[in-house]
Amino acid sequence: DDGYRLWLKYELVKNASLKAEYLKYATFIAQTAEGDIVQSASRELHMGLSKLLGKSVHVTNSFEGKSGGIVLKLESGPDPTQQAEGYRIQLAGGNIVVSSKSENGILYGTFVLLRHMQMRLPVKGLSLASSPKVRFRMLNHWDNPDGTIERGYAGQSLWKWYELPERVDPRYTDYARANASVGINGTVLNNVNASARFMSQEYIVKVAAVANVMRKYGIKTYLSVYFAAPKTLGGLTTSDPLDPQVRAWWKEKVAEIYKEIPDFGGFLVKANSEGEPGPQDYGRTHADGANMLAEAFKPYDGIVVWRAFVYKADPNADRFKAAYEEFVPLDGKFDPKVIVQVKNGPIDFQPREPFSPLFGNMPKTPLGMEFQITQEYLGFATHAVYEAPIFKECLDSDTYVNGEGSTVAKVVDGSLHGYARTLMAGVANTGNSRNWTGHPLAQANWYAFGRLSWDHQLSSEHIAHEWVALTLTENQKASGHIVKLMLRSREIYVDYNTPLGLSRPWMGVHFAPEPWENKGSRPDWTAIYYHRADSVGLGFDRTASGSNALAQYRPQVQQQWNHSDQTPLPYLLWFHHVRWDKKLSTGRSLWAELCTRFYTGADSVVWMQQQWDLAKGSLDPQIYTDVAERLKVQRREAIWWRDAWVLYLQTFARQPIPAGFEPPKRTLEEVKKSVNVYLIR
Ligand code: BDP
Repeated sequence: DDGYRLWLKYELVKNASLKAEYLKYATFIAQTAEGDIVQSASRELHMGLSKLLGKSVHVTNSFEGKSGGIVLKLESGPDPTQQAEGYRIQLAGGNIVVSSKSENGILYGTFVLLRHMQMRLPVKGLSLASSPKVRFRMLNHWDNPDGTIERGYAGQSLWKWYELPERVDPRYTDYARANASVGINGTVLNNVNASARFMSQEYIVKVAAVANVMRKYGIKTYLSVYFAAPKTLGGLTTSDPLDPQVRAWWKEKVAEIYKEIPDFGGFLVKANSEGEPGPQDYGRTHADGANMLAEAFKPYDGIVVWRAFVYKADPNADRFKAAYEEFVPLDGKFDPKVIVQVKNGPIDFQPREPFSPLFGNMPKTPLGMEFQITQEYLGFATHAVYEAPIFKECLDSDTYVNGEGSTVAKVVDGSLHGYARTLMAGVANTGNSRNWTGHPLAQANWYAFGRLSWDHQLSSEHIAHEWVALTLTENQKASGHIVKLMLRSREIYVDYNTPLGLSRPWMGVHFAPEPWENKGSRPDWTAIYYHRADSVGLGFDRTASGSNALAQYRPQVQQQWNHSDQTPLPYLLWFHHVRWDKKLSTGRSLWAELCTRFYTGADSVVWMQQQWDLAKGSLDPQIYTDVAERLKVQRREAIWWRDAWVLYLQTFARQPIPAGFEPPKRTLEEVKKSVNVYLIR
């Protein structure tokens, strides 16, 4: 098994009685509605059933008086319990009926029915219904026109710009199927550090060819835009958003796009962030920039997704506070077509971050969630880190903005502030690796993102069980071991990588440990800026005695994190500079606790290896070996991380490694040298 089929394997049902039960409903597929998306649904069903049951099921468009089939039906009439994209799966008249008010809903229901059979669940009593909690569920590709992927670890880009539009890689269809199967309905094809090239007629035609594939699976296509395109591509003298010529340029550009792509989704914009151009270059605000683009979309359905990932170069500032400071004053100033997309945490996709204080603090502006699926800070494609717990931790955090229970999820799904346009985006981890994601277990992160963007109330465990059953094994015992491994993987990674609320011990390559790195061109582009180790202690004081970033949260949240004695250990060093000898709630000093985490974290990779091996007999040999080998690398690198941190921190703490832990076999200088090898160009 090369992993190409992802979670859509549709392996033959071997259990005879179950197969007989499924076959009872496999005498026909009735596609009673027209349209490309319904067509995709019936094609998927036909293909799925032929693999699951070994039978080619006849497709018809009417089923009058017949029973024993599966009916795909477009519902008419108002049904307040269901959103347009919701679906219903029921038994009626001896058939399984998959229905929805929309074609998309029929497609989603079809995938759910197939999943039901892939999970070997009974048809008896079948009755399922679900509606998405978030409207725009999309992937963000950080793919460049030259085929490279920023922070991508699974090969080159899926989009072959040089051969488009004439050649349309069949893989685009499989990509669309996989997304639709988990409810994703949008995709931004190019990097947020965008090339203006995508606004050229040459590229719009190429994008249109991809959009033609996506459309059949209910997926809208979006583009990231380069804010200075009017200048660089359009030949204007300015890209000032208040300049009439600039406004006209964007209007024409958007019109040009809609001519080729009538259901175009919209723009994603990274502006005045990390050197990208933006409205502030002309003394304008983020709202001026976003609203100018929104105006160009007025005649169409499209939206403008404007990112809040900004942090100015200010040597005295706390980067944690930057996005809030720039965006909160703009609340209420954005056009209704704009959604502001906010990363889950205030810094940048760290293995653990507190939730971004923007959530809840812009009640008049729809805020979308940006998660990172690709493992930029999570060990690339060699470390197994199941991300659903990271996503859930943020979504379940309570902002307290409207009292207890004002979770981030309720901000994002619009229920707290009544946003009509809601969004959840995931930075994709896909590439042209045969198995799509490099690490076979990283497929689960793509899957989990999709499932949570549909329903953020699903548990990490539920999603892991589903994914393992669909992708790896039907064997319950084996799947139990793998799910255990997945559920603990994030904490294990945090333990050897950034325990107790440490963050960002890297610079250029976000992989090799460099907690000593101190040479960036600005303070917040060094590693020492984030951990603040000194002879007294470790951690970033963000209370009133420090940067006071905590003041950006509601008092109830401040209370959780304000006092170092009460701050839960996972967040301790995010908010406090703690003395090396301070006794923590575990009974150990900070130094001893850090060492304990680094050592047990690295050793727990051995436990992960054991769990994986316990499942061996039930796994495909190719997938087993691939993961087993990656776990070996992970083990080696976890020790490398541990050694780098403890040896480096020891130079400040000036204490021995606690008894019971074998001191590193190398010196700090040796670790630094080994890291430098990774940085040689
Ligand atoms: C950081 C990445 C950088 C991205 C940036 C962003 O290191 O490559 O361009 O975020 O999100 O995580 O814009």
